[in-house]
Amino acid sequence: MTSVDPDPPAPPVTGRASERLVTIERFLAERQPEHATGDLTALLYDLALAGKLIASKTRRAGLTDLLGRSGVTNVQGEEQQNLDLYADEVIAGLLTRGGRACALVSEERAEVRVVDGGGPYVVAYDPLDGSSNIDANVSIGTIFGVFRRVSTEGGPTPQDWLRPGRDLVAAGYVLYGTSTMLVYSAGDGVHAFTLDPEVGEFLLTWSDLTFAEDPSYYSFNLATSSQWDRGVRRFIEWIERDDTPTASQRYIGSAVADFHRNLLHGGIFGYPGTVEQPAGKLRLLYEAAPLAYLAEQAGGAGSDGRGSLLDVVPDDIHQRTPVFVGAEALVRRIEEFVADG
Ligand code: AFP
Repeated sequence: MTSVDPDPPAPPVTGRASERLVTIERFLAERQPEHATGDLTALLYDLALAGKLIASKTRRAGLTDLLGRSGVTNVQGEEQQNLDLYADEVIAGLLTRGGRACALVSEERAEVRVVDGGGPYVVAYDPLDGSSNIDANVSIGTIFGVFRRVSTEGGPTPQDWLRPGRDLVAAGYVLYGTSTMLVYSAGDGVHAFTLDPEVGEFLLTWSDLTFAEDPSYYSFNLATSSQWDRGVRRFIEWIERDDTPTASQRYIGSAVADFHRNLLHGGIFGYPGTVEQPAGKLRLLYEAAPLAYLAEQAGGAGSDGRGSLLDVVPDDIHQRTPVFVGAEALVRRIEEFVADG
């Protein structure tokens, strides 16, 4: 029997480490295609600014008593916390005033916010994912996905936001962890920036990140495994065997943080459906699809267990879906187990 180190050192990150000081503003400008109008660049820059403001508030949360619950229940039936509300308002305020977005879909809002006289993009976002971790001082994140408006007459309509992830033109997240990091893709690879709090700038850390071929981690909430589809349980039995890829189990309970660690070091994050909630917990439009888009851009994949998450067309802005996202070989493996049932 081979002995398995339960906590091997993380392998090096598969991406190009930045060798010069490049701000996100400069990077976005340099990467802008020649024919671009600059609208998407400006919108991404607004999201970066929102990330800075939320990071600053998050760091002060314990001091200013923002940790307490707000007592309001959101559309998902979950109690909202003050930071959720703050993050939602910051993002909506900047995108509304920025003039590049015509409609905003937020986890915290039952309905789509239409921006009068807005620009050519629709932004779907989860302002503060993992917020039940706030009280414990655990990493949380903002997730966003950007669609280009397709309707041409009058105001934006549901055909502009009830779209498959395949239509995304950009997606990303801001991770509020030991440092604040913004990771995004606009269809030309995945790039990561770290916020330097001294100068208040997101500085390029890695460009063209890809999932390592040898996975280091699998991230599932195993406490609910008795309620999963048999195929998903068989995947876990398989990955735990000694003759399969040696991966450690690590689960934070903040999708952004779990995804980010696996992006840097190789692995898979999963939130399967359960007997009680066959569609799982995560939302397609502003959690699963953006993460699947980033995964594909990094050479990985995102699946609901049966097919690509990027092909699922939502019927509802808050639709949930099972999620398996990360290194491609592992995502395909889970699909095989699910198909075999
Ligand atoms: P909260 O925002 O309510 O904390 O939920 C976070 C989340 O949607 C996602 O970020 C986690 O991966 C997942 O839920 C954790 O859920 P469990 O606690 O059921 O494992």
